[in-house]
Amino acid sequence: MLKLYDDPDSGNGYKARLLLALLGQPYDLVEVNAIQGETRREAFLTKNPNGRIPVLELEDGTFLPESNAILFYLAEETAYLPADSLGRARALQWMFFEQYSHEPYVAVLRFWARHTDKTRENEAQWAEREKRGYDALGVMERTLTEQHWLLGGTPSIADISLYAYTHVADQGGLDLSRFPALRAWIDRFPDLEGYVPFSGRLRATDDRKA
Ligand SMILES: N[C@@H](CCC(=O)N[C@@H](CS)C(=O)NCC(=O)O)C(=O)O
Repeated sequence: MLKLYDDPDSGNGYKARLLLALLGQPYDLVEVNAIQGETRREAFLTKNPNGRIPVLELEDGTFLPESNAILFYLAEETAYLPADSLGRARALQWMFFEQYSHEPYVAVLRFWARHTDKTRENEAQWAEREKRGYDALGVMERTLTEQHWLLGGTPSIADISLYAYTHVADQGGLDLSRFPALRAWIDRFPDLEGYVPFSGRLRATDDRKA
């Protein structure tokens, strides 16, 4: 049985949880509290020396970290990863975009909103991340104005990778009402067979700092 080491509040972890659910793939979930430093303990570093969830443990005991690598591995020979070279490269293109141009802004703003306070000293940093976050959402909007999914007519791991933090971008203060095609894309996900919602802790009931 596959095993997923994950924190329920992590969008990176949700990418893997969502694909596993869409594929109907059973797995054991091992909860790791990323905020309380559990990913930095020696026992966890043997699974991922980079000290972060998600990590997928394969049937033979091999550990695979990095959310997008996990998506790529799980999607092999399924409808969520194109079979042709260019289609696979396009999936990677969007997943590299997610890690370099999207997640550091859209996900980090959500993290800050939940775990830190905006002060006069860090105001400029928030504004810069908001600008970059909106830039990333704008890139997606341009593509999704032309087509229903990031690779064209069917959903793929590129969509799953970007959906995780985009659909909760408002939790980081980003206004999605500016992006009609993006919102229509978000609304398509719950109709996918096997879809599961992101079970991230809600701000009001969070046991950590709200
Ligand atoms: N590039 C990694 C990022 C993973 C990541 O940032 N994980 C966070 C939770 S979302 C984490 O484990 N943080 C704990 C820490 O850095 O100590 C991925 O896509 O999987």
